[in-house]
Amino acid sequence: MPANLPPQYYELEREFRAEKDPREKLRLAQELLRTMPKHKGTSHLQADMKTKIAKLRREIEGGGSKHGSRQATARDFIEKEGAGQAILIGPPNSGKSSLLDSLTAAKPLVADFPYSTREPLTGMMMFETVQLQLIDTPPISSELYENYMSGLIRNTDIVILVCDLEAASMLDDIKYIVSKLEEKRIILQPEVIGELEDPRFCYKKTILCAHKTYEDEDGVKRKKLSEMFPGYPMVSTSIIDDDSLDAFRKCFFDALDIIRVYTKSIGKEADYKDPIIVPVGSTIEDAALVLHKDFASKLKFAKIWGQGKFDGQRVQSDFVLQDGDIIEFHI
Ligand SMILES: Nc1nc2c(ncn2[C@@H]2O[C@H](COP(=O)(O)OP(=O)(O)O)[C@@H](O)[C@H]2O)c(=O)[nH]1
Ligand SMILES: [Mg+2]
Repeated sequence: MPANLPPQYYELEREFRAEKDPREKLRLAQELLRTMPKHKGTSHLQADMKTKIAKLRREIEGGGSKHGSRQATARDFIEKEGAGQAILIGPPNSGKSSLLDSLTAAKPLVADFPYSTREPLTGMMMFETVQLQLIDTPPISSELYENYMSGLIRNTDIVILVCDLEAASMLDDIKYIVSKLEEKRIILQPEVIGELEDPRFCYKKTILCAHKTYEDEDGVKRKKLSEMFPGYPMVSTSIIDDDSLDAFRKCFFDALDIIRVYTKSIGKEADYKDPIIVPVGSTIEDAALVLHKDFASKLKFAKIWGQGKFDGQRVQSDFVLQDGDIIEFHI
């Protein structure tokens, strides 16, 4: 039976054969398997690709490469903590480490010289009642692109592109980063577009962080940025302006498209310490499922407190929740 492979498969395969970095090779192999039509004619190809994937995994995990892939492997994935993860990327000296320093308890090196950050570093940031994770990274420029950056970006929820309003070359620096990532098949986007996405690329929702905002008093640079990136969420920040840092926290949270709902026991106060985190559009049933599978099936009804509702309004399991709602489950 003929394999009937789509043209994009051959394109990917060429890349796969030329690629030397085992991490990137593994990603391409996984893409190839995903792109391959699943029928009898491709069963040998599928098996062959699965063997290649297993071999590459062993190579990466065993650190067998003489090109130092072991170190890269350890750094190209950071396990998520909290309600969401974002990666700070940007040109040298744009203020990525200063943001991590100001927003979290992490203690990165902040320096007035470029290339001061050598390794990714994480910190936890509080947004009202939830913890969010930030990753600080080495810069991306024509002089430096750490290969593990692609893995870190692919694995994260949100990209925060730190644009240095003080730098004369700001727009060119940012353009360079966008095209460098495109070369790595990572597309920065204002929104996740789901099914319309081309499987050969990885799309990442991106926030523009217009940093060192006091260096752009007339707002000209910010205007240029929003013209270059129409529709992207943008937040203006300065490490000496706490309100701007609060706006940053909110912008990150909003970009995650999640909501926080709180539970209360009958006759008790709501528990604000440990919100249930669910995607925007989730229902009472979805929230109950986060607590326990049985809980959702036993649910008779719920009472709800929140914006635009009567206090203690009785609702059914398909009721769509909003951020900040308080639920009293009745089983
Ligand atoms: N004017 C101004 N300078 C800042 C701000 N944030 C950071 N900087 C300065 O920018 C330089 C680079 O900061 P750093 O955080 O190390 O940048 P990174 O290389 O992107 O991590 C340092 O001299 C910081 O003091 C800000 O909000 N306003
Ligand atoms: Mg830094």
